[in-house]
Amino acid sequence: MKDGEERQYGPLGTALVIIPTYNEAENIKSIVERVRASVPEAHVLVADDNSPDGTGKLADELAADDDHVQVLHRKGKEGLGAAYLAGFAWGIEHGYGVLVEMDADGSHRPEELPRLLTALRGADLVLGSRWVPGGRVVNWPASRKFLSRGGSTYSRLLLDVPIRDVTGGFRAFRRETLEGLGLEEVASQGYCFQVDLARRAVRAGFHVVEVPITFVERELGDSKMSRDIVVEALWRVTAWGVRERVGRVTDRRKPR
Ligand SMILES: Nc1nc2c(ncn2[C@@H]2O[C@H](COP(=O)(O)OP(=O)(O)OP(=O)(O)O)[C@@H](O)[C@H]2O)c(=O)[nH]1
Ligand SMILES: [Mg+2]
Repeated sequence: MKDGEERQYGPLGTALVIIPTYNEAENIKSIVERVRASVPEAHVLVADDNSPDGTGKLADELAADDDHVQVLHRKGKEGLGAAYLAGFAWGIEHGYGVLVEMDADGSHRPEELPRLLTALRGADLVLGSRWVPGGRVVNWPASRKFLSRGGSTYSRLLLDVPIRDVTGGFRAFRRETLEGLGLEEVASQGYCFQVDLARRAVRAGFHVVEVPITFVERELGDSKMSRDIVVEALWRVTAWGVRERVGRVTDRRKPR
């Protein structure tokens, strides 16, 4: 699709909001209720990695009372990326037209879901963005802002993707977009899972739109952010960037 070309987007179909959880017992009930209130027609899939704090059981109780809520029980903690890939596969298999990524800890406000879904009417992928005009972060220390902005800037420049918030995890995909990303090859787990999907969408020529969001730091439960997750992102993003650059240079050298 070239810039300026008119593009017709099909109807959206039913949305599945996928919420990966690991030890979110204090958050799961309120987040699911907020999603259900904000977008009553959407369905929710909790993808729980056998949380020791019983999040999976609480999710089962919510599902028992509400036919719009389902739970995917996974055998153990395998990282955010693996939980989302399993959730996407489940959603595609069950015929959903839109697949949404959202954290359980309240950082992504369910009340902003309608805005993401409205934007998806004219896009292949919508990213909730902290780093476009109108986007905000509440209750983050300067160090965390620096890490997030720095990570996005590094990825944007190195990978050549025109996205301000490339690590964010509040996103809405058309099912056809996910089907066109080559998900079977994705091995990234932490933040770089989000970078990987965004970069694949841009490379595949999909129309990616950033919508400003207000991101609120979690109030309850523990963060799963770790040094390993940051290190994984740094080395993978650097490796992708270097590989693409080397590829471009060798292509240029090939005889025509
Ligand atoms: N299923 C599953 N979910 C996970 C895993 N790791 C994190 N999550 C969930 O992914 C979402 C984001 O994780 P967070 O711990 O909030 O990570 P973060 O947002 O980078 O860190 P904070 O901003 O400090 O909260 C939350 O809903 C977590 O429960 C995992 O290994 N498996
Ligand atoms: Mg969080």
